[in-house]
Amino acid sequence: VVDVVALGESMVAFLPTRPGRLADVPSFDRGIGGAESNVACGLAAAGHSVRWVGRVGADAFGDHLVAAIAAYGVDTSAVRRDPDRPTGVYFRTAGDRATDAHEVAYYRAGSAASAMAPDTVDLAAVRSGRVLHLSGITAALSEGCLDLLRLLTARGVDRPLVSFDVNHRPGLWRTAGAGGPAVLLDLARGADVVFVGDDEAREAWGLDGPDAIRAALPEPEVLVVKQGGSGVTVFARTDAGAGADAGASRAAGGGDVVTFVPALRVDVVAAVGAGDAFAAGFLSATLRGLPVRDRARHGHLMAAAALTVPGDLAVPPSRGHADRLAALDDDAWG
Ligand code: KDG
Repeated sequence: VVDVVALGESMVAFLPTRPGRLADVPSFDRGIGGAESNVACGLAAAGHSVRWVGRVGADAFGDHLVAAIAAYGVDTSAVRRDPDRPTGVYFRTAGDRATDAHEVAYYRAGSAASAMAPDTVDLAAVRSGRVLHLSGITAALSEGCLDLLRLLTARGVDRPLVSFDVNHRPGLWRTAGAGGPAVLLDLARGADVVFVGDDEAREAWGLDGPDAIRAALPEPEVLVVKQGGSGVTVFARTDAGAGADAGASRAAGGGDVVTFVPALRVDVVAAVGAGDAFAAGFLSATLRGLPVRDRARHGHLMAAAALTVPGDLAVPPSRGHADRLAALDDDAWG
Protein backbone atom coordinates (compact mmCIF):
# COMPACT_ATOMS: atom_id res chain seq x y z
CA VAL A 1 0.00 0.00 0.00
CA VAL A 2 1.38 3.39 -0.98
CA ASP A 3 0.45 6.57 0.90
CA VAL A 4 -1.20 8.31 -2.03
CA VAL A 5 -2.36 7.54 -5.56
CA ALA A 6 -3.09 10.51 -7.84
CA LEU A 7 -5.00 10.00 -11.08
CA GLY A 8 -5.26 12.50 -13.92
CA GLU A 9 -3.93 13.89 -17.17
CA SER A 10 -0.40 15.25 -17.23
CA MET A 11 0.91 17.33 -20.10
CA VAL A 12 4.10 18.78 -21.37
CA ALA A 13 3.91 22.49 -20.58
CA PHE A 14 5.52 25.26 -22.60
CA LEU A 15 6.27 28.46 -20.67
CA PRO A 16 7.44 31.63 -22.47
CA THR A 17 11.08 32.52 -21.96
CA ARG A 18 10.12 36.18 -21.55
CA PRO A 19 6.98 38.11 -20.58
CA GLY A 20 4.31 38.85 -23.14
CA ARG A 21 1.27 37.49 -24.87
CA LEU A 22 1.31 34.02 -26.38
CA ALA A 23 0.86 35.70 -29.75
CA ASP A 24 4.13 37.60 -29.33
CA VAL A 25 6.63 35.58 -27.31
CA PRO A 26 9.29 34.03 -29.54
CA SER A 27 10.34 30.97 -27.54
CA PHE A 28 9.29 28.64 -24.76
CA ASP A 29 10.88 26.48 -22.09
CA ARG A 30 9.60 22.97 -21.63
CA GLY A 31 8.19 21.95 -18.27
CA ILE A 32 5.61 19.51 -17.02
CA GLY A 33 2.08 20.16 -15.83
CA GLY A 34 -0.95 18.29 -14.70
CA ALA A 35 -2.70 19.12 -11.48
CA GLU A 36 -2.77 15.61 -10.04
CA SER A 37 0.81 14.69 -10.91
CA ASN A 38 1.85 18.03 -9.42
CA VAL A 39 0.24 16.90 -6.16
CA ALA A 40 2.00 13.55 -6.50
CA CYS A 41 5.40 15.22 -7.00
CA GLY A 42 4.83 17.51 -4.00
CA LEU A 43 3.91 14.56 -1.79
CA ALA A 44 6.94 12.59 -2.95
CA ALA A 45 9.14 15.58 -2.12
CA ALA A 46 7.56 15.59 1.35
CA GLY A 47 8.72 12.01 1.83
CA HIS A 48 5.60 9.99 0.98
CA SER A 49 5.26 6.93 -1.23
CA VAL A 50 3.17 8.04 -4.19
CA ARG A 51 1.86 6.54 -7.41
CA TRP A 52 0.61 8.53 -10.39
CA VAL A 53 -1.91 6.81 -12.67
CA GLY A 54 -2.40 8.38 -16.08
CA ARG A 55 -2.32 7.71 -19.80
CA VAL A 56 0.10 9.25 -22.28
CA GLY A 57 0.91 8.71 -25.93
CA ALA A 58 3.53 6.26 -27.14
CA ASP A 59 5.47 9.33 -28.24
CA ALA A 60 8.45 11.43 -27.21
CA PHE A 61 6.41 13.76 -24.98
CA GLY A 62 4.97 10.71 -23.23
CA ASP A 63 8.51 9.45 -22.62
CA HIS A 64 9.48 12.84 -21.22
CA LEU A 65 6.48 13.09 -18.88
CA VAL A 66 6.91 9.63 -17.41
CA ALA A 67 10.63 10.18 -16.88
CA ALA A 68 10.20 13.67 -15.40
CA ILE A 69 7.50 12.57 -12.95
CA ALA A 70 9.43 9.43 -12.00
CA ALA A 71 12.44 11.65 -11.30
CA TYR A 72 10.47 13.18 -8.41
CA GLY A 73 10.31 9.73 -6.86
CA VAL A 74 6.75 9.02 -8.03
CA ASP A 75 5.84 5.45 -9.06
CA THR A 76 4.72 5.48 -12.72
CA SER A 77 4.35 1.73 -13.23
CA ALA A 78 0.56 1.98 -13.73
CA VAL A 79 0.78 4.66 -16.43
CA ARG A 80 -0.59 3.31 -19.72
CA ARG A 81 0.86 4.21 -23.12
CA ASP A 82 -1.62 4.77 -25.96
CA PRO A 83 -0.30 3.95 -29.44
CA ASP A 84 -3.19 5.76 -31.18
CA ARG A 85 -3.52 9.05 -29.31
CA PRO A 86 -0.95 11.77 -28.54
CA THR A 87 0.26 13.13 -25.23
CA GLY A 88 -1.50 16.41 -24.42
CA VAL A 89 0.50 19.63 -24.36
CA TYR A 90 -0.29 23.17 -23.32
CA PHE A 91 1.18 26.64 -23.50
CA ARG A 92 0.71 29.29 -20.86
CA THR A 93 1.97 32.67 -19.80
CA ALA A 94 3.16 33.27 -16.25
CA GLY A 95 0.43 35.86 -15.69
CA ASP A 96 0.24 39.50 -14.86
CA ARG A 97 1.49 39.90 -11.31
CA ALA A 98 -1.20 42.35 -10.28
CA THR A 99 -4.22 40.61 -11.72
CA ASP A 100 -2.95 37.06 -12.13
CA ALA A 101 -4.49 37.12 -15.60
CA HIS A 102 -2.79 34.55 -17.74
CA GLU A 103 -3.36 32.87 -21.05
CA VAL A 104 -3.66 29.11 -21.41
CA ALA A 105 -3.81 27.27 -24.73
CA TYR A 106 -4.54 23.55 -24.42
CA TYR A 107 -3.78 21.01 -27.15
CA ARG A 108 -5.32 18.02 -25.43
CA ALA A 109 -8.63 17.24 -27.19
CA GLY A 110 -8.46 13.55 -28.16
CA SER A 111 -5.34 13.05 -26.05
CA ALA A 112 -4.27 9.69 -24.69
CA ALA A 113 -5.52 10.73 -21.25
CA SER A 114 -8.98 11.54 -22.59
CA ALA A 115 -9.28 7.79 -23.32
CA MET A 116 -9.13 6.99 -19.59
CA ALA A 117 -12.30 5.17 -18.50
CA PRO A 118 -13.28 2.48 -15.98
CA ASP A 119 -12.18 -0.25 -18.39
CA THR A 120 -8.90 1.35 -19.58
CA VAL A 121 -7.21 2.06 -16.23
CA ASP A 122 -5.81 -0.40 -13.74
CA LEU A 123 -8.44 -0.01 -11.02
CA ALA A 124 -6.50 -2.10 -8.52
CA ALA A 125 -3.56 0.29 -8.88
CA VAL A 126 -5.87 3.29 -8.61
CA ARG A 127 -7.25 2.00 -5.30
CA SER A 128 -3.90 0.90 -3.90
CA GLY A 129 -3.19 3.91 -1.67
CA ARG A 130 -4.32 5.16 1.72
CA VAL A 131 -5.45 8.31 -0.10
CA LEU A 132 -6.74 8.64 -3.67
CA HIS A 133 -6.38 12.16 -5.07
CA LEU A 134 -8.61 13.25 -7.98
CA SER A 135 -9.59 16.53 -9.57
CA GLY A 136 -12.44 18.08 -11.52
CA ILE A 137 -10.17 18.57 -14.54
CA THR A 138 -10.60 14.88 -15.36
CA ALA A 139 -14.40 15.28 -15.46
CA ALA A 140 -14.11 17.69 -18.41
CA LEU A 141 -11.87 15.47 -20.55
CA SER A 142 -14.40 12.94 -21.91
CA GLU A 143 -17.46 10.90 -21.01
CA GLY A 144 -15.20 7.96 -20.14
CA CYS A 145 -13.15 10.13 -17.79
CA LEU A 146 -16.33 11.41 -16.13
CA ASP A 147 -17.58 7.82 -15.72
CA LEU A 148 -14.27 6.95 -14.09
CA LEU A 149 -14.59 9.81 -11.59
CA ARG A 150 -18.18 8.81 -10.83
CA LEU A 151 -17.03 5.28 -10.10
CA LEU A 152 -14.15 6.41 -7.88
CA THR A 153 -16.26 8.88 -5.86
CA ALA A 154 -19.14 6.44 -5.28
CA ARG A 155 -19.79 5.92 -1.59
CA GLY A 156 -20.64 2.67 0.12
CA VAL A 157 -17.70 0.71 -1.21
CA ASP A 158 -14.44 -0.19 0.43
CA ARG A 159 -12.15 2.56 -0.81
CA PRO A 160 -9.22 4.79 0.15
CA LEU A 161 -9.77 8.25 1.61
CA VAL A 162 -10.88 10.16 -1.49
CA SER A 163 -9.43 13.65 -1.96
CA PHE A 164 -10.96 15.90 -4.64
CA ASP A 165 -9.70 19.26 -5.83
CA VAL A 166 -12.53 20.95 -7.73
CA ASN A 167 -10.08 22.64 -10.15
CA HIS A 168 -12.68 24.31 -12.31
CA ARG A 169 -11.03 25.09 -15.66
CA PRO A 170 -13.44 27.28 -17.67
CA GLY A 171 -11.35 26.77 -20.84
CA LEU A 172 -12.06 23.05 -20.71
CA TRP A 173 -15.77 23.28 -19.96
CA ARG A 174 -16.41 25.54 -22.96
CA THR A 175 -15.77 22.54 -25.19
CA ALA A 176 -16.75 19.69 -22.84
CA GLY A 177 -19.99 17.75 -23.24
CA ALA A 178 -23.34 18.39 -21.61
CA GLY A 179 -23.65 18.92 -17.89
CA GLY A 180 -21.02 21.58 -17.38
CA PRO A 181 -19.28 22.39 -14.14
CA ALA A 182 -22.42 21.68 -12.05
CA VAL A 183 -21.32 18.03 -12.24
CA LEU A 184 -18.28 18.98 -10.14
CA LEU A 185 -20.56 19.55 -7.16
CA ASP A 186 -21.93 16.00 -7.42
CA LEU A 187 -18.42 14.57 -7.62
CA ALA A 188 -17.24 16.65 -4.66
CA ARG A 189 -20.16 15.30 -2.62
CA GLY A 190 -18.71 11.82 -3.00
CA ALA A 191 -15.26 12.76 -1.67
CA ASP A 192 -13.89 12.74 1.88
CA VAL A 193 -11.55 15.75 1.58
CA VAL A 194 -12.45 18.56 -0.83
CA PHE A 195 -10.41 21.58 -1.91
CA VAL A 196 -12.18 24.47 -3.64
CA GLY A 197 -11.40 28.14 -4.25
CA ASP A 198 -14.12 30.64 -3.29
CA ASP A 199 -13.67 32.16 -6.78
CA GLU A 200 -14.25 28.87 -8.58
CA ALA A 201 -17.26 28.01 -6.39
CA ARG A 202 -18.78 31.34 -7.41
CA GLU A 203 -18.00 30.80 -11.08
CA ALA A 204 -18.96 27.14 -11.32
CA TRP A 205 -21.86 26.95 -8.89
CA GLY A 206 -22.91 30.52 -8.06
CA LEU A 207 -22.10 29.98 -4.37
CA ASP A 208 -20.76 32.91 -2.36
CA GLY A 209 -18.37 32.35 0.51
CA PRO A 210 -17.34 29.45 2.76
CA ASP A 211 -20.63 29.00 4.64
CA ALA A 212 -22.70 28.83 1.44
CA ILE A 213 -20.24 26.33 -0.02
CA ARG A 214 -20.39 24.14 3.09
CA ALA A 215 -24.19 24.28 3.08
CA ALA A 216 -24.20 22.95 -0.50
CA LEU A 217 -21.47 20.43 0.24
CA PRO A 218 -22.12 18.92 3.68
CA GLU A 219 -20.92 15.37 2.94
CA PRO A 220 -17.09 15.56 2.94
CA GLU A 221 -15.49 15.09 6.33
CA VAL A 222 -13.12 17.91 5.52
CA LEU A 223 -13.84 20.87 3.23
CA VAL A 224 -11.09 23.40 2.52
CA VAL A 225 -12.25 26.70 1.03
CA LYS A 226 -9.31 28.65 -0.38
CA GLN A 227 -9.74 32.41 -0.15
CA GLY A 228 -7.11 33.76 -2.50
CA GLY A 229 -4.06 35.22 -0.81
CA SER A 230 -5.72 35.68 2.58
CA GLY A 231 -5.95 32.08 3.74
CA VAL A 232 -8.25 29.08 3.94
CA THR A 233 -11.36 28.20 5.91
CA VAL A 234 -11.38 24.53 6.88
CA PHE A 235 -14.61 22.79 7.86
CA ALA A 236 -13.84 19.52 9.61
CA ARG A 237 -16.42 17.28 11.10
CA THR A 238 -15.55 16.56 14.69
CA ASP A 239 -15.73 12.85 13.94
CA ALA A 240 -13.00 13.29 11.30
CA GLY A 241 -10.30 13.10 13.96
CA ALA A 242 -9.42 16.69 13.16
CA GLY A 243 -9.65 18.07 16.68
CA ALA A 244 -10.27 21.71 17.50
CA ASP A 245 -7.43 24.21 17.67
CA ALA A 246 -7.76 26.52 20.64
CA GLY A 247 -8.44 30.10 19.67
CA ALA A 248 -8.65 29.86 15.90
CA SER A 249 -11.68 27.60 15.65
CA ARG A 250 -15.39 27.90 16.14
CA ALA A 251 -17.97 25.17 16.49
CA ALA A 252 -20.66 25.29 13.81
CA GLY A 253 -23.82 23.46 12.82
CA GLY A 254 -23.61 19.95 11.44
CA GLY A 255 -20.93 18.95 13.96
CA ASP A 256 -18.31 21.05 12.19
CA VAL A 257 -15.25 22.71 13.62
CA VAL A 258 -14.44 25.74 11.45
CA THR A 259 -10.90 27.09 11.35
CA PHE A 260 -9.55 30.04 9.38
CA VAL A 261 -5.82 29.70 8.76
CA PRO A 262 -4.03 32.74 7.25
CA ALA A 263 -1.63 32.23 4.36
CA LEU A 264 1.93 33.48 4.10
CA ARG A 265 2.20 36.73 2.18
CA VAL A 266 4.59 36.31 -0.74
CA ASP A 267 5.45 38.14 -3.94
CA VAL A 268 3.68 36.00 -6.50
CA VAL A 269 5.66 35.06 -9.61
CA ALA A 270 3.07 32.63 -11.04
CA ALA A 271 -0.01 31.32 -9.27
CA VAL A 272 -0.33 28.17 -11.40
CA GLY A 273 0.54 25.09 -9.40
CA ALA A 274 -0.05 26.75 -6.03
CA GLY A 275 -3.36 24.98 -5.46
CA ASP A 276 -1.73 21.64 -6.18
CA ALA A 277 1.13 22.43 -3.81
CA PHE A 278 -1.38 23.40 -1.11
CA ALA A 279 -3.20 20.09 -1.54
CA ALA A 280 0.10 18.20 -1.31
CA GLY A 281 1.06 19.92 1.95
CA PHE A 282 -2.42 19.50 3.43
CA LEU A 283 -2.62 15.81 2.51
CA SER A 284 0.90 15.17 3.78
CA ALA A 285 -0.01 16.59 7.18
CA THR A 286 -3.32 14.70 7.10
CA LEU A 287 -1.45 11.41 6.56
CA ARG A 288 0.73 12.32 9.52
CA GLY A 289 -2.35 12.89 11.72
CA LEU A 290 -1.57 16.55 12.38
CA PRO A 291 -4.31 18.92 13.59
CA VAL A 292 -6.26 21.07 11.12
CA ARG A 293 -4.28 24.25 11.67
CA ASP A 294 -1.02 22.46 10.88
CA ARG A 295 -2.50 20.71 7.85
CA ALA A 296 -3.38 24.12 6.45
CA ARG A 297 -0.01 25.61 7.38
CA HIS A 298 1.83 22.80 5.60
CA GLY A 299 -0.41 23.52 2.61
CA HIS A 300 0.42 27.23 2.77
CA LEU A 301 4.16 26.54 3.01
CA MET A 302 4.15 24.32 -0.07
CA ALA A 303 1.96 26.84 -1.89
CA ALA A 304 4.34 29.69 -1.00
CA ALA A 305 7.19 27.76 -2.61
CA ALA A 306 5.14 27.17 -5.80
CA LEU A 307 3.89 30.79 -5.95
CA THR A 308 7.41 32.15 -6.08
CA VAL A 309 8.66 30.23 -9.15
CA PRO A 310 7.42 30.52 -12.77
CA GLY A 311 6.74 26.79 -13.30
CA ASP A 312 4.12 24.60 -11.62
CA LEU A 313 6.59 22.82 -9.36
CA ALA A 314 9.00 24.25 -6.82
CA VAL A 315 11.43 22.54 -4.50
CA PRO A 316 9.44 22.59 -1.25
CA PRO A 317 10.99 22.89 2.20
CA SER A 318 12.03 19.58 3.74
CA ARG A 319 9.62 17.98 6.20
CA GLY A 320 11.67 19.01 9.23
CA HIS A 321 12.06 22.55 7.93
CA ALA A 322 8.33 22.80 7.21
CA ASP A 323 7.54 21.49 10.70
CA ARG A 324 9.65 24.26 12.25
CA LEU A 325 7.99 26.95 10.11
CA ALA A 326 4.51 25.57 10.82
CA ALA A 327 5.24 25.70 14.55
CA LEU A 328 6.04 29.45 14.55
CA ASP A 329 3.60 31.40 16.69
CA ASP A 330 0.51 33.11 15.31
CA ASP A 331 2.23 36.51 15.00
CA ALA A 332 4.60 35.13 12.39
CA TRP A 333 1.65 33.72 10.45
CA GLY A 334 -0.36 36.98 10.44
O1 KDG B 1 -2.97 23.21 -11.41
C1 KDG B 1 -2.05 23.37 -12.46
C2 KDG B 1 -2.67 22.82 -13.69
O2 KDG B 1 -3.74 23.62 -14.07
C3 KDG B 1 -1.73 22.75 -14.83
O3 KDG B 1 -0.61 21.97 -14.52
C4 KDG B 1 -2.38 22.24 -16.08
O4 KDG B 1 -3.45 20.27 -15.33
C5 KDG B 1 -3.52 21.32 -15.87
C6 KDG B 1 -4.83 21.77 -16.37
O5 KDG B 1 -5.57 20.91 -16.80
O6 KDG B 1 -5.14 22.95 -16.33
